[in-house]
Amino acid sequence: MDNVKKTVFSAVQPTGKITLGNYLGAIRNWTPLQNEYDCLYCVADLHSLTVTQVPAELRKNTLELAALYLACGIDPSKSSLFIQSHVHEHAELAWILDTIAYVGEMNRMTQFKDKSRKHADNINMGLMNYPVLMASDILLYQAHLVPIGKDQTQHLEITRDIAERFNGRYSDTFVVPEALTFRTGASIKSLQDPTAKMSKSDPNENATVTLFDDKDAIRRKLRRAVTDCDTSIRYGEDKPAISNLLTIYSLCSGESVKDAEKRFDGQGYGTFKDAVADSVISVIEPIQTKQRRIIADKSYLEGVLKQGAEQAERIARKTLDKVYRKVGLVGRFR
Ligand code: AQP
Repeated sequence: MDNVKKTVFSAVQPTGKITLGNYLGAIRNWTPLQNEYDCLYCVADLHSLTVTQVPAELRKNTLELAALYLACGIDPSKSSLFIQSHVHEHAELAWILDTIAYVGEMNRMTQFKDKSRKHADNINMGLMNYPVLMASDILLYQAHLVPIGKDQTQHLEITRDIAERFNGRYSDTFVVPEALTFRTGASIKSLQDPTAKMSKSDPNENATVTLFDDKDAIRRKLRRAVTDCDTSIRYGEDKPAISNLLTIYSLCSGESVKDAEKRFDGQGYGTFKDAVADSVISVIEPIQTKQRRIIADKSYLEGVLKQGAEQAERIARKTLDKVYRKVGLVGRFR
C-alpha cells in the first residue's frame, strides 16, 4: 500500500503588494493542504528579478510576504516556508534544465509575450527563462501537486514537458507534477478591466485590492470598480465585471453565487459594491493584524525562514546530486 505523503510546492513572487487575486487564487488554498501533504511554500525572490526592482523594496516585500504566508495560516510545524534564494539549488538546477528546454517553446509563453510588451525596455534573458526557473522550483522537491491560478497553467505544462524530456533522456529522475487549480477564484480579474487578470504589478492602483490596503481604500476601490452595461446583478459571460465581483463576494463571504444573485436581485450597484467591500474587509483585516504582529517579531520570522530553508535544502541537495550524476558531472570529492 502506498502510504507515502505526496509533496506540494507553490510560490508567489515578492514583486509588490500581494493582491486579492494572489490570495483567492493561490495562498488561501494552501492552508488546507498542509494536513494531507508534505508542503513547501516559497517566496520566489529570484523570479522577481526578471522585472526591475528597487533593492530595498524587494527585501522589504520578501519579508512581508513570508509574514503574510504565516498570517494566512501556513504553519511552520507542518510546512516548510522559505525564501527561494536561500536554497541555491534552485538556480543550479535551472542551469541544467536550460540545456533541456528549447528557445522556441520559451518564446511561445503567453506570460513572456505579455511581460515583454509591458517591459519593452528590459526584455532580459531571465524573463525568457522564467518558466525554466519555475520548473526547477517544482522538480527539485519532486512535487506531485502544484496549486496555481489559471494564469500559471501554461508554465506548469512546460514543467511537465521538461521533466518528461529529462526522464526520457537520462532515465527516471523527476516526478512529473500536476496542477492543482481551484474552480472558483482561479482567475480574479482587474477591477478596472474585467478582461485582464488582477495583477500586483498593475500600475493602476484602482485595478487591484491588495492585502495591505486599509478599509477605506478597499471600499473606495470597490466603489470605483467598473460595471457592465445593464444594471442587473447576475453571473454570466456577458457580465464579466459583475461576475468578477460576485466571485469575490462569494469567496469572501462564503455565500454561493446563486444565493448572492438572489440576495442582490433588484438592488443597485451601490448596495452590492458595499457588500462586496464588507466581505473583503472581513477577510483581509484579521490577516493584516496577524501579519503586523509577525513582522514585528523579527527573530521569530527569521527562525521560521532559517528552518524552512534547511528543510528545503535537504531535499533539494538530494535531487540535484542525482541530476548532476545523471547528466555526467563528476561529483565533488569530499
Ligand atoms: N488574478 C489572479 N487570480 C487568481 N490567481 C492569481 N495568481 C496571480 N494572479 C491571480 C496566482 O498567484 C500565484 C502567484 O503568482 P506570482 O506572483 O508568482 O506571479 P503572477 O502569476 O505573475 O502574479 P501577478 O500578481 O500577476 O504578479 P506580477 O504582476 O508580478 O506578474 C500563482 O499561483 C498565480 O496563478
